[in-house]
Amino acid sequence: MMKNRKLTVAIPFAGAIVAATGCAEIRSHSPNVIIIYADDIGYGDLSCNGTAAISTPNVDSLAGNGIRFTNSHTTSSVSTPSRYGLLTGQYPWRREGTGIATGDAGMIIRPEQYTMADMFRDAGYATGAVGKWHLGLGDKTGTQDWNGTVAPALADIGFGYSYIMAATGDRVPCVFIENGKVVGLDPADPIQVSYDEPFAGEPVARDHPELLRIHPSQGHDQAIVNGIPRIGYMKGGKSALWRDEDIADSITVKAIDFISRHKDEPFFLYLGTNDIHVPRVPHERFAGKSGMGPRGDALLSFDETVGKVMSCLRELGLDDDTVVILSSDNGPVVDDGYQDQAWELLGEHRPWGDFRGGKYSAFEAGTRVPMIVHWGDRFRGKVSDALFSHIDFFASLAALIGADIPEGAAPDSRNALDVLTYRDMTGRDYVIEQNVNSTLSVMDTEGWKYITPSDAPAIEFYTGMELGNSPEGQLYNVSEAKYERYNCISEFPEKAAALKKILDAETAAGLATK
Ligand code: NG6
Ligand code: CA
Repeated sequence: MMKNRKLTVAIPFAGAIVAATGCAEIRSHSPNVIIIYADDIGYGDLSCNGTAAISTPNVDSLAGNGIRFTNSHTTSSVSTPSRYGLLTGQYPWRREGTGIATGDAGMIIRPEQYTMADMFRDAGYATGAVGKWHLGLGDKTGTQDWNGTVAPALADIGFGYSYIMAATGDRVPCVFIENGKVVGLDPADPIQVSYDEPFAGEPVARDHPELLRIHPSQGHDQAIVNGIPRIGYMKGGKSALWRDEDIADSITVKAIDFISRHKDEPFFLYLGTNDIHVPRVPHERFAGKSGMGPRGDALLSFDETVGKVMSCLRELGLDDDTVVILSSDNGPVVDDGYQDQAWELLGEHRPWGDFRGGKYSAFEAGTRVPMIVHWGDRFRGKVSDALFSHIDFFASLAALIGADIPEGAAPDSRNALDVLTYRDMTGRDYVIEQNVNSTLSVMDTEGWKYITPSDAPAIEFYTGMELGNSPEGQLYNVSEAKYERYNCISEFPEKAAALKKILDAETAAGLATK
């Protein structure tokens, strides 16, 4: 069943959008939806959010012509659980095995689970995932057939097309997988992958620093691919290996191909960029351009991808018919395991903006991320401070396209379409955030935030990041300039108790034990 998007239909919220934005017409019954999900880009990393140290003109233009959100939160401060929450509408802390996945992890979202991609597909959309995946592939960990067809895979959870990296740039296998098949593989040189043992005859990074062109600062001492040390071991597949400098271009080209192929029907594209995750090896054309080393140069590469996707939409005349959402899977980190001069060249730049912590952390910069919603010129120049959680994309986008969510699917997702379309300026009553140790926090509309007690380390071993863990409960008012500097739980015990009660009610519906 294909919906005709050229219909001019009075959709329920159309009048309100017209009222709010002065836009003459809502043309689309089934607008295209693109989610650009960046990797590790912090609230303060984009010039539209106030940083002067870096210039991201394409993102700024998207923000200037759309809604820029200041209070949007991922469900988690690392990738796998954040993406799980986004695509399933279920909090990752309800499910075991949603922590940072290896490159040979089995599929974390199982075929029987209803996903956002299923929802779009059932509504007649062409669906695609391009770029970083990091949610596992195949039935069980370590059992994938990298040399045949990897199954189950994204086609089994609603994505009609996929061109993906299995996990991250720093995890093997370092290849792209298109519709379950490794791209460019020579059958005479099969791929082997292991997260347990090195392969005989393959030099490993910890023993052969002389073979490395980039050195680890932490971990990343296993396989060497393109002179870059990785996590995990692999052998073979030489003709299929990505060139790290070309990852962003490959992803951008495939995203544009997908958009072009489906220009005449409604489509949903989940576009996970690799930038600015480690290893940061942007294309040579960006080298030295930011003055901030590879981390800054990778931000410029991300900005270019955004610009190319938007140019493509404009050229195809789809700009007015496409909702583009840009955000990030977790907050920023400076040194994330490679000696790439990220601290040395950071200068005055503050990737975390005014917030405390960053990637991995329960503090605010771990999960408060940049977010922009763009839909033609409907929301030009808007800024929203509404409280929003990525857990709500699922139900909100279902409402946008008039899709029904089956009973039991997306259990934690609520319809916040009014927030995404600039009609509700307040948003959620509270958001729940999870750090890398699964320490949960809850923050309300007024910025009161309670972090549950945790015996996990206060500081992340590798990065030195403050994780926000403490054996004592913590209470902060994030909206004040102090930004989580001062634990005021003893002054406002009732506030802490009220927030804890919200969290207890939510976790009563299911909490993973590890
Ligand atoms: C960590 C890695 C880090 C990064 C992260 C996942 C080390 C020392 N650190 O374990 O480099 O890969 O996992 O990042 O190995 S995420 O954004 O995909 O969640
Ligand atoms: Ca990430």
